[in-house]
Amino acid sequence: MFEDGQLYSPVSTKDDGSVEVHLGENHPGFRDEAYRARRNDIAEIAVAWSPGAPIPTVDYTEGEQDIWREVARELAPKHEKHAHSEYLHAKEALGLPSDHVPQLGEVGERLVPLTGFTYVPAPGLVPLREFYESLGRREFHSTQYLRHPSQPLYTPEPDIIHEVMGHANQLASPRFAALTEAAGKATARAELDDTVKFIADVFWFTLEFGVMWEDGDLKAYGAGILSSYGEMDEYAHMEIRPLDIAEMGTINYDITAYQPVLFAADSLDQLEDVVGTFFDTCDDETPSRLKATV
Ligand code: NLE
Ligand code: FE2
Repeated sequence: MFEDGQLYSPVSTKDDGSVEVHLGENHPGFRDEAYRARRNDIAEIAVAWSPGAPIPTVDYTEGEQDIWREVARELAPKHEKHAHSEYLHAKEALGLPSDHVPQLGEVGERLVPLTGFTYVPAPGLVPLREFYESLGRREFHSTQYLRHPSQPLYTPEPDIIHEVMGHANQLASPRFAALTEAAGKATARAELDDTVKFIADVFWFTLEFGVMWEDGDLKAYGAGILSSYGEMDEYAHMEIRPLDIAEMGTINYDITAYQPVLFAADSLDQLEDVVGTFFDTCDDETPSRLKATV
């Protein structure tokens, strides 16, 4: 869907200060002029923001509110059925609105008393290192636009539905928040870009697309599964492998389709044991040592 294997559409700033989001030809909004103009306007708000300034708000249209409502309505019963209880409890504690798109400032205000995470705006791709290092400070860079209305059930491109319904609900759990922070701290210690990439890949197969056994059922806890009501129907039929850091850090994956290979934790304790310990102890030697084992 996107050029260069990038999850996000590239954003550029023109000489007159205006911002342009470059949707790929396969993007469902490519031929939708109104959608493109809207994406530019929303990106401009994030580009204009600088750290320390108040979190900017977006005046969402009725159409955008409708997409939020539709996805929230579709996801609710699927979460009840397929989401891990740790996520369900966190979602309940956070209490995000399902009838309107929350502003990022509001998401942060709800998260802070639970786990200290705040949300700051991102126009699109934030460089990998910067994105993860911020997680180490319990700060989440979030996009503010909504997916194209023609494809509400799945988008490879992270939108505010993914960032908030997927990640913020997850980050309302102290245990998932601690794992996320640990991934960020590991990145901050890493000097090599290869190490950062390895950490990001382990993050992808855990906090983004992780599944976990619970009372004999395979539940989802990854934000990327939990924000897509299309993928929620499919994940249990994928190839399920046991947690394996070396494999997660080396396997090739396509970021634009439902994930065909998933890694299942036996329990939250095991996830913390295996993945938490990896994040806590990973240094620049770890990836090459692990790669030699596969
Ligand atoms: N596929 C997810 C969704 O539709 O919400 C987004 C994944 C972003 C990594
Ligand atoms: Fe994500």
